Amino acid sequence: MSAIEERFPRPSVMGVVNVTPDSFSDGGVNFRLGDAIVSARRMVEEGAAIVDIGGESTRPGADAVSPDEELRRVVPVLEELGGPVPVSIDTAKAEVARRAIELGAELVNDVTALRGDPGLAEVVASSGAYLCLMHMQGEPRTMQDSPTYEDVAAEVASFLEQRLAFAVDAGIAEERICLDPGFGFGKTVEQNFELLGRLGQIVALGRPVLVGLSRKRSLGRILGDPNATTGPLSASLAAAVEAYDRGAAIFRVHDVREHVEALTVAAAVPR
Ligand code: 9MG
Repeated sequence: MSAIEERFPRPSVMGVVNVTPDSFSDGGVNFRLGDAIVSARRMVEEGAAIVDIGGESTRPGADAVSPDEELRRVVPVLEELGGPVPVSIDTAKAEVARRAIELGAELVNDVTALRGDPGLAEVVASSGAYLCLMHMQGEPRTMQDSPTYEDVAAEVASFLEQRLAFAVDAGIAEERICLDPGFGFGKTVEQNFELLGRLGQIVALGRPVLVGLSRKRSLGRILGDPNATTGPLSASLAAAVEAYDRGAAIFRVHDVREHVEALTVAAAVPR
């Protein structure tokens, strides 16, 4: 398998398929098997390089689900999609990742950066799957209670550097790893925008940077709704282009066609 930069040239789009009943960002539209399959296939037709399948909501306040329930949600989707649709698995659980990789998942998207399940590093290392390590302060149920940083960009960069070293020590090839600052994961609106503005500090770690800004609540809040739980497409596109301009490589999004178009235009501008 190739290094992650070759597999996902900048900019690459990752489509989001949440097989969950309780996701704010898509209202559970892909909880039924048929809907998830149709969405995943459409995303690839629209230009997604990969589709991220997740069976546990990570929205603020969400409760964890058991490995059995997570497997019950994602396995039928992975079985049905088979080879033609490139898939990643959004999980922190070794058991779920192992089964997903057996069913063809190329990348493990771990929002806990290998802190959630001590068995996950070995599953990724032995399979040769790609890995995304994401920053989160706290855990989804409580992470928005009072996120605190002295310097959000420096702290996120330092955390990701440490988790990258941990992953490499565990036998995962560095060339297979990308990093994600974790917009919305234990960060206020101001902290998210500060981090976006200083994304270059994460890019400087030397690994491809994946960003998930699509429909995030900070976008709705900056537009004036203090209680927003999502952000609109227009704001998602602006944020993605800003992230691209600062060096982001992979974009985790709900609206694939629109992001592919916006990023194609951004990439055509000489820098
Ligand atoms: C699962 N999930 C939800 N938001 C995400 C984000 O911003 N990045 C990554 N890697 N995964 C996310």
